[in-house]
Amino acid sequence: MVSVPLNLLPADGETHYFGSIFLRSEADRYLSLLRETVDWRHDEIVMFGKRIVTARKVAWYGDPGCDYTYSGATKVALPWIPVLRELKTLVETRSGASFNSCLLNLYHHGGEGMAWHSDDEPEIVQESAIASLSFGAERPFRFKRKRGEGPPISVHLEHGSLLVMAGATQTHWLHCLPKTTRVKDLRVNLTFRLIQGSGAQRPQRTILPTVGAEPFQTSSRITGLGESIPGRAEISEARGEDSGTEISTGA
Ligand SMILES: O=C(O)CCC(=O)C(=O)O
Repeated sequence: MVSVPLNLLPADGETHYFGSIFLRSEADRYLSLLRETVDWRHDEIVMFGKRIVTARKVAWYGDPGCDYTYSGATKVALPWIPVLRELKTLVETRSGASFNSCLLNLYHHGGEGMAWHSDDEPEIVQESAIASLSFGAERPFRFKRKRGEGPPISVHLEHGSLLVMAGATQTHWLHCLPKTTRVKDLRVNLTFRLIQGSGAQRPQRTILPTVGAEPFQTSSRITGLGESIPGRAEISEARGEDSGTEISTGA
């Protein structure tokens, strides 16, 4: 059985924060490798009927046939590169889940973020796990219920950390990466996903908490205390942009 930390969410989803899973030197090496070897491009999305080019950069890798449509644009998967294969194997071992694709985001500083959304596009195998690896600047990451009730839950994603969202998380919860003026440094995030219909689909193993039945873990780095969310965007159909600071094409 795979050993995982307690569920951060009180109900209606399973989200586990593993903290940093690398030595500092390994995490530094992966950050450099990812910066140098990933085919980073500005993202193009449609928001409020307008096409915009995002300030953050993205990349989409995966098995052949793993196309992914979000915010009005379809991404065709680039073939895996060695560093991503290596990280995929690692997160599969740690999470007990299987993945066939990976969305990467590069935020140059805290002025770039991602607005409230859930990863519930039809291509994603329903209730499959999404494993999120973070490198670089530590940033808060927040969850709130789609129905609005209850306080948001916040977790600080450290350099080299792993967060796994599974079960009904995407059905009932939204997540976001708030913008913050405090963070000056670059951050790279990888979300490994399971896309259906690629001919490469594998059975999903279930993640189970190994200890306790507490509703969610409380520590100085994980809070569910109704803290305010600075600069948060409205929930929008467009996935993941805080309006106002993006580079607009005007198209
Ligand atoms: O950068 C992050 O941690 C957030 C990424 C995210 O929410 C996503 O790719 O859906």
